[in-house]
Amino acid sequence: MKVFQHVSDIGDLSVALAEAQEVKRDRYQWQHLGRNKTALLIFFNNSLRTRLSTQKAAMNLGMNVIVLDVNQGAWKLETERGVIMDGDKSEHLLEAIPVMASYCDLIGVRSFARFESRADDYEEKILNQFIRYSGRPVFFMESATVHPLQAFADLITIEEHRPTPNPSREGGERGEGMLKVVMTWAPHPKALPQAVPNSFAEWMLAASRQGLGIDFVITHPEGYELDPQFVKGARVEYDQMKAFEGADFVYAKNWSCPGVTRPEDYGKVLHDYHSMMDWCVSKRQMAVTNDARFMHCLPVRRNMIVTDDVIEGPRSLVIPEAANREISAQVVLKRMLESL
Ligand code: AN0
Ligand code: CP
Repeated sequence: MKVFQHVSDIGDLSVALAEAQEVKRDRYQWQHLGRNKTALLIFFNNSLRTRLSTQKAAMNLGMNVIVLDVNQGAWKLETERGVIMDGDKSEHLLEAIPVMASYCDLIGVRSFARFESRADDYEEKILNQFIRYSGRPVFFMESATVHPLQAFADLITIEEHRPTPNPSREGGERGEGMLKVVMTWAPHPKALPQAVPNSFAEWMLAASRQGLGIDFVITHPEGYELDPQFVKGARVEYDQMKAFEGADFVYAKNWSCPGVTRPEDYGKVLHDYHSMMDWCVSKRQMAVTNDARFMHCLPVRRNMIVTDDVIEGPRSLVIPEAANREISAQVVLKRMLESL
């Protein structure tokens, strides 16, 4: 694997899920693969889980790891070509990338949407320069539009908590073994990227197409329609309570306006969040589900996205979900090492 960006990069999901379980059985069995190999993790933005879990995954594989926080101690990087660099940026990405690549074998990059230009974000201007100029395998640790390590961990978590089919019950409306997974928008005071919902939708739809028995529904207020390249084929239900009916998994996330219908609104928070608080996931919505599991990628703002009782409740999966970030990262790094 040379690039990890889309669900298609990982291939057959059943094979990837089996590999994830093999990693869980003994995560130290491939230490020889990473011997004398170095992973460089580059962060343009904050992180807790991605930073720790990816570092841990690399160490499980016997790798050396270097972590660089670009904004803490490195030179400020210019990313546009043709700019007269007389401002606060001392170095250009076009030198920095090959220099950084010379010290490592694999590169992970976190670079969030900047919300300056929809075209720049959706063309993945920053990550594509890493792919083009580093000469190394590149894995996305949340880019402008995708967060595939998260979505893979989410899929692993859903499969691990899939209820075992009850042989005494006739197949219901959706058939025994079919899961209803609902992704819901929830309020947030600041503009957040679309990377997490884009990838979650892309991975759920792929899982559904590959016969993993997932019925995927998205619910959000009007104006927050996600880009068709990620959600084509998904069911959108604007009534949140209706969407939650019979859900087995509820996946909450805020995202700012993707600018699909009104490009000028790209990256905006469309309504004052005070008026959207009924979208915060609480007992009220969970009561109409099929005793659903609650998921969120974290970090989460309590009592904006989800109430204390739901996130702390027995159906919450947020901690095992975060723990699976180590597993998804290890499968990806392992595959990259195997193809070096
Ligand atoms: C980021 C986001 O919503 O994309 C990272 C989530 C993993 N969240 C925040 O910036 C709070
Ligand atoms: N879920 C996730 O990616 O968390 P961090 O932003 O803390 O890495």
